[in-house]
Amino acid sequence: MEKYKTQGYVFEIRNFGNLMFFIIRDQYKKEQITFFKKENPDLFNEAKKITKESVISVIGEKKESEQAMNGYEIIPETLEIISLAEAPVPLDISGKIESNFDSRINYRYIDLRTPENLAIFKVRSKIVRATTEFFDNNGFININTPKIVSNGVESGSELFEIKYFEKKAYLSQSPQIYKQMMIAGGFNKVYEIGEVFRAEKSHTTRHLTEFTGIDMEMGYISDENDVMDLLEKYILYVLDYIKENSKQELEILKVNIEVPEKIPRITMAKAKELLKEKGKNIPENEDLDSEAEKLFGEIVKEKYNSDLVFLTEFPFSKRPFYHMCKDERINDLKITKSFDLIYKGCEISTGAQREHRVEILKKQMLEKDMSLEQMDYYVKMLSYGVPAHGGAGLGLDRITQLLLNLQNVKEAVLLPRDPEKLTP
Ligand code: AMO
Repeated sequence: MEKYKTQGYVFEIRNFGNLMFFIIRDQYKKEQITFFKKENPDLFNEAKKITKESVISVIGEKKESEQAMNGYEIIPETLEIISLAEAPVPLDISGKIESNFDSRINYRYIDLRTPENLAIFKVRSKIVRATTEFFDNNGFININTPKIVSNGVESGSELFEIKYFEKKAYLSQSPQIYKQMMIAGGFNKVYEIGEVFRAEKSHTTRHLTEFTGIDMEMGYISDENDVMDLLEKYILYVLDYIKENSKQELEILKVNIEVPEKIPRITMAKAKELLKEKGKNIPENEDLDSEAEKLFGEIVKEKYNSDLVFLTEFPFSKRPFYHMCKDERINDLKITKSFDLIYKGCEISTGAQREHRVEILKKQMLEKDMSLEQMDYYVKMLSYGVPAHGGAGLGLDRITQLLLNLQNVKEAVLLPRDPEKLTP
């Protein structure tokens, strides 16, 4: 009979004196190995040395067994200890004892061995796949732009400064300039999946100092609704894709994905009215705080049966200089052609039509007290012909977190970075 070879981590050890069961596992399977003292005393004694989470390799006979979890057990003839794990292992990964998140991250290489974590990162990987598939199929070019930069555009305070030989440089806080530059470069549509750095001392369940951004930009648009149309198609594609292609993982994580038929678009003014009805007052020129965003998500779910909503018409005072403004003012406020996409009460995307008319752009920079000289490169880039364009940035980590109902965005990141965490 052909011998069966298998390898894996020793997940469970049950020693009955003259009989010993090991459960071993790898990413794909769990199997039972049965050692008999009487039949093979040398092998049995060797197996007794093995600690939990060691990696072993056995060759033996694969035998049908009604008691074994997948209907068979392996009776080993040879045993090789590939790596003997120190005991005790600092984390319990059987799910019986909960470890605090900080120790989990410190020993992430052990923490990741649980089926739940494996499922999270399999889903995250599929989201990336759905993203590239969607943008590629819709005529976008996948680009890579520099992460070592000389300037930021989102707001000066959020930049990490680095030493670049004799010069000062920064870690990129958004590919904003570059994605617009590619539109100025004659590409119709571009997207990028890449690291984004934010020097924000935020200690929340949705902020990281390093996150993975999904950025897109498209030319020849009529207004911001074209960008929202595309983004709506994209996010619904991702939800459908995961629902269809990650069934097993969703079952492990006990997640049910609801895909709305349409994503409502609600203006900031209307959102504030709806919030007021629920007792939450937001001053006219203010943005929604995270509490209001959460409540707004609940209101939309109740009224429109959708976990997703576009919040539109933000005042210019709350948006970056490069957002295009509408001609007419609302309640005396200058309103931008911008939006946020909110999923389960948390922002997952910001986007807008960009101001490509340099004279108006310069005025907007001055309104934000920016130095025209310092931003000269940005204005120049739009000075030699550029189509009307717009785009959006999304956070892959937040999409994964919210889709899988994870408490903290860090659970959706292999090795998260926050203001304190710099290792491993
Ligand atoms: P914004 O700053 O809103 O927009 O970022 C876009 C999206 O990135 C995610 N995100 C974060 N995720 C984790 N931790 C953070 N600290 C963090 N900050 C942002 C969110 C957010 O919606 N240039 C614009 C985009 C554009 O207009 O195209 C920008 O960067 O999901």
